[in-house]
Amino acid sequence: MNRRIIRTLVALCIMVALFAPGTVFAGGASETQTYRITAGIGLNDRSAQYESLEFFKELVESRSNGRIQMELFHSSQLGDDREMMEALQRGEQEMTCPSTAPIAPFVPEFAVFDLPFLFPSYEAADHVLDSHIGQSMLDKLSDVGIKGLVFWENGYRHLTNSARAVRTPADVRGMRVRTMENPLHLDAWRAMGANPTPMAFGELFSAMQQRVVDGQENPWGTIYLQNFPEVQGYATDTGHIYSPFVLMIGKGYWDRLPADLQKIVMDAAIESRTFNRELNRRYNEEYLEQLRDVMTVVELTPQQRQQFQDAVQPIYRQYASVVGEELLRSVTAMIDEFMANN
Ligand code: KDG
Repeated sequence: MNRRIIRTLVALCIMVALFAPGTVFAGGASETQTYRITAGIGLNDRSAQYESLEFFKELVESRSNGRIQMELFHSSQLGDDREMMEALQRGEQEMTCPSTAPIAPFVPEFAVFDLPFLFPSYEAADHVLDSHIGQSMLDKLSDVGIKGLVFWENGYRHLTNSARAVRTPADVRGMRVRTMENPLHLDAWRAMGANPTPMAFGELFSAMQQRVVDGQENPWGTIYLQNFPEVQGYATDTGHIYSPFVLMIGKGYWDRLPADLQKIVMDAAIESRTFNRELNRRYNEEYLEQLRDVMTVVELTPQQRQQFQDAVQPIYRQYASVVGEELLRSVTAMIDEFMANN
């Protein structure tokens, strides 16, 4: 169904809900009022992201005794990451869960987490994202009318393409690589020698099919579950960027939610974070094995990986002033300290 029709239908349901007895769309509070949450994501309903949203829905609906009712949409049915964040700002949609990359145009500091080869391990990423630094970033979203709940995980991103086995930056020279809509991602791929082009996730499969782009980069689970091997023959374990997700809710909606329901939503968000990371890591591991049967998967040697790392090193200098020197220093110091002690 066309996105505009879905959005109109959702708006109509909200209108009906508003006028039904005892049902309120986050209006004045009473024990009998119900609250609706429409949540949309870009990945499909086989993804760890969608399963985590189902887990979250189950928790909030049961713990609120049905006072919160959630409706879930996947596969960009409500729009792409940017459009859904804008819908949250306007109060037309309650929840979404974009990668940090499309958040940076709203809050530039978010680009810090997308710096290439920043997080050496999952544990280091969890440590920073769940720290006071991660919390202060979530809090910054309130400046743009959004309440950041918790960080979920998209994962380490790997390159796929339809042209050749990629082992060094020389192999990506001139390759048309689709990136998320974020200048840092574009600059990182330019630095690696590619010819990158930004595009919403919902348009990616057909762009690869029609050879508008040669390649893209995403975590293993996404590559497998979105059927990318149908149009891409080669993958390389570049792991060049660790991509967090942010589970978020419209601030206007959140502020009108009664305190007891806010607590239910927040507790469920924290529990779903653990669920999401465990599931996502398991999927990325399992689907990598499946991918080996259907495409050529190149594993980089340490020397080859170093060539990619060297190529993107200038990005740190280039983006220090965008994300803020102080923030960049705190994040890298926290990672260094974590790695030294673990
Ligand atoms: O639901 C999240 C997706 O919309 C998106 O963020 C996935 O990593 C992604 C991409 O490449 O666009």
